[in-house]
Amino acid sequence: MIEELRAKIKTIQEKALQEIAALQNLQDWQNTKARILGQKGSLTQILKTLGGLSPAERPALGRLVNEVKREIERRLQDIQKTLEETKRRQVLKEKAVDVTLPGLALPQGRRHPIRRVMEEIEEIFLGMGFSIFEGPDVETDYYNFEALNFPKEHPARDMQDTFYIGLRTLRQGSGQATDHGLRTKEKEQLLLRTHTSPVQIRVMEKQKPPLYMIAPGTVYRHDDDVTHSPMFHQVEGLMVDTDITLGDLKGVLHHFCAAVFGTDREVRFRPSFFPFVEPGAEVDISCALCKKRGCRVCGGSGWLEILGAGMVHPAVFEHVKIDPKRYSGFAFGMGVERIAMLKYGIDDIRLFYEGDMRFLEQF
Ligand code: FA5
Repeated sequence: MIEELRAKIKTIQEKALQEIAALQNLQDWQNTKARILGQKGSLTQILKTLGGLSPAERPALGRLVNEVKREIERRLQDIQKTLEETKRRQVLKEKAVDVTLPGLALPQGRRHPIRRVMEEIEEIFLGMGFSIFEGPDVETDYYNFEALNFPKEHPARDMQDTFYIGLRTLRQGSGQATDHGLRTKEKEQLLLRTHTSPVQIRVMEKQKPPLYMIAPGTVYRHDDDVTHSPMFHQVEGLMVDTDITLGDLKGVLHHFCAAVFGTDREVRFRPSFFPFVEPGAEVDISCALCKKRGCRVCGGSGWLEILGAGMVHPAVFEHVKIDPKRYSGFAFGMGVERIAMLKYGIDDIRLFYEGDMRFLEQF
């Protein structure tokens, strides 16, 4: 019985030491320790059987089991240190930062090309002493058309395909007529403004000359092709003072064109019609691509239209109660997309609104 137990202890010892020597990680270390020294461990079982031995046999075997136990514990402790160190190195390796690597480039936002061109236009006019004003995108028929000398049913309204929104009932109040003759409770036609020209009226109603203003903003028309978008941007300009002439208009626009497109582009004024100016003109710049010889971009004409302009019509001054005998003025309205397309050689307006980063990143 005693010899049998000794042999068993020896076997447990040998097996345990072999197992411990082969340990690879801390999880296996835990399991091995439990299998040998845990409550139901192999060596613990042996210890429990010692109680059944005679008092003469017990001390010698007890000593042996304890020696084996201590040895196993020592080996377990040694290998635990090694395994912990291995793990620590592994974690360090995984988390290691190579400080010599270049930093990660963060995605960088940038201004939209239309915004950039708009700001460039604003800077040029601010430099000439103009101030910036804004007006609402949702306008009334009065500001968008009537005060600009487009009488109701006038065919000139068809020049701008309008998005109508609905009617608005004027608020009940003192019962007084509004500035433009409508009584409270009457209905007013609402629409998305088709141009920035209504801002001229809104500003002149409040501020009397001298007036040097621009009004950048979004405008809307029922239009959709490679050079026309249903939503686009304009910058309106208005100068009203005593003795403003067509010569002033030409001087300001020549300076503007040179600042945006460079001095090598020619500028041409061509007679045109807008109900709110007289005389009216459209301004073209010479085609940079063909140098006026005629090409696909300029439709063979050698010129590209960039804006409409003219001398403020006396009927407009009368709407805003400015004396047309004392004051004169000019106005212009330019398409920002058109200017951006000519400046950067873009042949499809829709590229501005598709949000394609390959396009937008070029600016
Ligand atoms: C006007 O809108 C007038 N309010 C301009 C004006 C102001 C004339 C002051 C006289 C005095 P027009 O409809 O031509 O004019 O538009 C002006 C510019 O807007 C055009 O030259 C063109 O560059 C641009 N434009 C017009 N329609 C579109 C569209 N659907 N998409 C993009 N740009 C457009």
